[in-house]
Amino acid sequence: MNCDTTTQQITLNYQELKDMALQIRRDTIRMISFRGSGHPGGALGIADILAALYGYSMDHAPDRLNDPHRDRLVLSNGHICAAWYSVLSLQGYIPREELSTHRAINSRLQGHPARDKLPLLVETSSGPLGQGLSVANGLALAKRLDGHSGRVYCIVGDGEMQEGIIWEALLTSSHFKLANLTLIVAFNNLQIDGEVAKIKNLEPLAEKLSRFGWKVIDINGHDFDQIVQAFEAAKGEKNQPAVIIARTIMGKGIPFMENDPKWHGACPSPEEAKKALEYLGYASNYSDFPVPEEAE
Ligand SMILES: Cc1ncc(C[n+]2csc(CCOP(=O)(O)OP(=O)(O)O)c2C)c(N)n1
Repeated sequence: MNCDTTTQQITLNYQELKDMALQIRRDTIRMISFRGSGHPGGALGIADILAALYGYSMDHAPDRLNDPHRDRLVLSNGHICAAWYSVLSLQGYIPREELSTHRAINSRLQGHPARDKLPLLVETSSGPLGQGLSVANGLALAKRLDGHSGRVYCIVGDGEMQEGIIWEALLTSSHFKLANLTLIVAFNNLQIDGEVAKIKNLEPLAEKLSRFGWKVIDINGHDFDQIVQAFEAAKGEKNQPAVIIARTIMGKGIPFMENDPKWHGACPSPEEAKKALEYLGYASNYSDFPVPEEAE
């Protein structure tokens, strides 16, 4: 799906992106409640960004996994992978019914993305926080050295930004002027132990990243207009890497989960999952699996 630049076209396609994000949220709740474990908060928060990445910004297709010119995504905050598996299923990379195997022993859809399980889709295993940007740097530099087009996207959490290794990687990206790299910070101001600002403050993050040699784009990560414009601005930058600070809400879309760090890694009870799916406009049995082949 390509968003045209006319307002009418964009409005039309924004609705499709919104529908995709809603489906990602529904899948996330069902996958996690079906398995009895997972990380719903950050996954619900990143749904709009993932929909816009795969539905608008990224140059990709399931039959181009071996194409060196395709775009690549490194999900460094691997714990939010339920949302990513959902978007991959919606884009035809994995069968919809496979979502029911999320977090099962030996499943391809591990609780944290595992490269040995999905070799071409998972650029690097993630879960130990902080490492993804270094890998993304390598992928972006390799693209340039090999003369390959395409961009590298990397998503990190704001709690993850508290890891020291990230700051070394940030220096590397700007040192090598990796303009084919877009970093997305899922900034919900919460992490596993509570408020990021209280645990180890990152602000003023935009100013710090700018001083580190990055083009900085600070947006509401749930506003598709801002998200799409941010991706375009990042693509338009030719001299330095770009970072999108996406201000998001943990648990977005489900009022009793929003902005509560408890939902970083808690599984909703069957009653809570049913209620959550009702908020997402899904009235059937919360534990229906396999999920329908088509998005509802
Ligand atoms: C190197 C490392 N240290 C600690 C952890 C434990 N851990 C898992 S998630 C998390 C918090 C991450 O916060 P954030 O990136 O903001 O994610 P969110 O809570 O928004 O989903 C921590 C500390 C880890 N996975 N890796």
